[in-house]
Parts: sequence; structure tokens; C-alpha cells
Amino acid sequence: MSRLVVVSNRVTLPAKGGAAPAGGLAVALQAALQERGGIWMGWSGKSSGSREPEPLAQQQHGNITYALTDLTKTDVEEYYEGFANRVLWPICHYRLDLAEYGRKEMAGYFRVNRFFAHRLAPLLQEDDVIWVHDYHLIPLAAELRQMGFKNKIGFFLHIPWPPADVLFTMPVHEEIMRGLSHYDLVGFQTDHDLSNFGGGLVREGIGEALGDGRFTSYGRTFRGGYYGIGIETAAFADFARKAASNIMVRKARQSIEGRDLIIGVDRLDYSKGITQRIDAFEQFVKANPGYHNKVTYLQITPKSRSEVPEYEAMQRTVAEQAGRVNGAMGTVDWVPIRYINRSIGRPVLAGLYRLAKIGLVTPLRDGMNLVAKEYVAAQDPEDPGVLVLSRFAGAARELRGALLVNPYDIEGTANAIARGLSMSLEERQERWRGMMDHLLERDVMRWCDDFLKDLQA
Ligand code: GDG
Repeated sequence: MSRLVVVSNRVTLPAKGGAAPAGGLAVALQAALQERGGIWMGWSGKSSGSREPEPLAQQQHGNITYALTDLTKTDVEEYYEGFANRVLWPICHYRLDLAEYGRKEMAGYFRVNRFFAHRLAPLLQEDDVIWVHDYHLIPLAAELRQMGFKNKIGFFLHIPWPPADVLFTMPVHEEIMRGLSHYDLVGFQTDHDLSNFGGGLVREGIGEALGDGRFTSYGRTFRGGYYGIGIETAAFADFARKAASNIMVRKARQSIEGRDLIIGVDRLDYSKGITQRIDAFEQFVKANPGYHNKVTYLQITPKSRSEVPEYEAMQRTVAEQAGRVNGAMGTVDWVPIRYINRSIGRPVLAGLYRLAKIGLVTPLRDGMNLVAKEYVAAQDPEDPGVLVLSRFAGAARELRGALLVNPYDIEGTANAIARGLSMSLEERQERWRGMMDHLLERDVMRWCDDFLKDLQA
């Protein structure tokens, strides 16, 4: 089997004591590489003022060699904060209104991709299979091809791919589409994203769909497919069962004192629909006075991308909103919303998922959403909770046993919460079983195997 080389913007070194890091990409890739062995290359997260890069730092952990490169402050501002997070992220999440174009940032994005290619090149062997991850690195294959590399190179996009009408508002859409054509395989999370990609290509006359998942554009032929990312289902289920005796989880159980727990877990991001979700919870409590003092909504929201102004503003908005709802609805012995604005440990998270009667996962747009899958995997088969899931998450195309909601429809989401809390045990078990079977079959290793099999074919 050929050696695997994974490239992603950030490389997350394994946490001490085997604890998994926050962030879906890191959780999935560590599991995949550990099994196969290989190199994981990316940005160290460090930036310096100097133009001269330090030598590429390498570390070995188990089967994985981690190769880390530093970037300059300008690189980070232009490539990462500027183009990746203020153009590609909002555009791919259908937020034209939030995209901020600047020539400097666009040039920086392509420049840093070239830099990545030059850093990676000395590590590559002729028959390595290269797997590039996510929107930060779309032009990487084109750069490697220009340097003469003929290796199999695959690309997987973790976030949604928008329809042409949205994508083509971006001044450099042509370069981005051309960049994708240099891969041998371009993978998306869902059939929906793939059809947005193929549809855009054909409609704008820059390529053709040859059938059988093959496309041709810019003089190259490549394959497109969809590979919904999974989790380590069996391990996570086991982890959650054991977490029930975790001291923090026991404290949490005591502190909710027989009330029903509703849980939301998201990086602080406008794509996750957190403000709409708090509105929906408020609406649910208002419309169901019987639940006053009978329910606790726990929202765990680690800070994210605080250097980007929209994220900084959102941090204030969510904190104020949770405070306002608690002020208006709380009583001397009841705090309706518990809002935690930092990351919590993975065992505690797993135990809290299992404790919660409702997993409330309502992004406005999401590539997949691993929280939805983790919530299902963590449930007690004898008494499972209900997943309330946005129809605009990739996960909604797989988890048919969820109560699907439109997160923009506040009353609809409030009604789904009420329906979930009063659902019979029999219906909960039936819905859960179907979802769990799916997650066991299509776990993260299967995702990895399917993608690599198609890439190597
Ligand atoms: C991108 C795409 C796609 C969250 N808070 C804590 C914590 N987490 C962990 C969760 C989960 C991960 O972070 C979040 O993954 P998601 O998939 O929900 O979302 P993104 O970070 O936006 O990921 C997404 C994913 O890539 C994979 O392809 O599904 O659509 O946007 O694993 O558990 N973990 C801990 N404490 C926290 O407070 N320990």
C-alpha cells in the first residue's frame, strides 16, 4: 500500500494522555492516519515577523510523522484570516453578505499555497498518495503539478459547496475552479454539494460531466464524489457509557435535579445558528408553560477565530442573548440557559450528550456536523434521547431518524423540541436504532477507506 501524505491547514498534535482535540477535522484525521501510518503536514499555528521560514519541524507520534511549518504574520492575515475565513468560509456557507474581498488577501492565499507546495516537496516520494483537506488549500495540487509531481492527489472539502449563483460572486471563482481540476479526486460531504459543483461547472460552461462521477475542465479529467465523514462510532459509544461515572458528569446530573437536559455544542460560529436556537428555546418555554423549571438548556460554545471581527461581535451577541433570556424567564431556583463559552474535556462532553434528552443541532448551513453524530452514538440504547437536526446540515442527509427542522423557522424548531421531549420510549428507540446502525456502518475509518480506494482506483 502506498504511503499516505495528509495536508491540512492546521496540524493538531495528539493531546497528552490521548485526549482528542476539539474540531471535527482533527478528530477524524488522527484516527485515519494512526491506522495507516504516514505524514501529516500543515501550519504549526505559529507566526513570525520574518520572511525566512524556519526549517520544517518534524515529530513522530506512533505511526504518524507530523511535519509543521510556520507562517509569517502577513501570511496568516492574508491567507488564513483574510481569504480562507473571510471569503471562502462565508461564501461556502451561503453568506454573500459577510464576504470581504481584498486583492491583497486573494494574492496571499495563492502565495501561501505555493509556499506549502515548496515546503512539502522535499518530503514526497514518487508513489505517495497525497490527500489535501479543506478550503484553505484548494490551489495546492496545481502548485505541485507545476513542480512536476505526478502523484495521485485527492481533495476533500469538509464544508458545503454552494451553487453557482453564490460561488460566482467571488472574484477569483475561476482560479478556484481551475485549482480543483488539478486533483485526481474531489470529494464532498454530500450528494447535494457534489451536484452544486457539477451543476456550476456545466452551467457556466467551464467543464463537462462525463458521467460515472467523472468531469473534465481546463483540459484535465478528474473524478468527483461524495463521502460523508463519520466518527469513531463504537469507541465513542463506549466512551460515553463509561463517562456516566465521571465526577463532572455526576455533578452535572445532580445540578439539573430531575429536569430534562437539552444540549447544544458548537464552535462559536455564525454558521451554527446559535442565536436562532436560543430564540427557539425561548419560544418553546413561552409556548409550553408546563416546562417552566422543568428543563435546562446547556449550550457549550468554545471560542473560535476571535481575530475575525464577525466572530468577536458574535461572542458578545450570544452572551447578551443568553443573559437576556435568563433574566426574563429565570426564577430564584431556575436558570433556563447555561452558557459555557469555552472548551470542555471530551469525556465530560460524551457524558453530557448521554445525559441530554434532546441534542439540539441547528446550523444554518454545515458540511456534515459531527456533533449530531456524536450525540447519537453517546445515547443509552435503553433510553435514548432525540436528535433535533437542521435540514441544512450534511448530517440531515444521513440521519433520517432525527426530527428535521428549518433553523430559520423559530416556531417550527420550538415545536420540534416539545415533540422530542414528549416522544414515547418506543419511538425514540426505533429512531435511534436506525441512526446508530448507519453510524456504525459508516464510521470514520469507512470514510477514509472509501475515499482512498476511489483515489487509488
Ligand atoms: C468542520 C465542518 C464537518 C466542540 N466543542 C467542544 C468539542 N467540540 C468538538 C465536537 C466535534 C467537533 O468539535 C466539531 O465538529 P463539527 O463537525 O460539528 O463542526 P466544525 O468544527 O465546524 O467542522 C463540519 C467537520 O469539519 C468534519 O468534516 O462536520 O461540517 O464545518 O467533534 O465534539 N470537543 C471538546 N470540547 C468542546 O467544548 N472536547
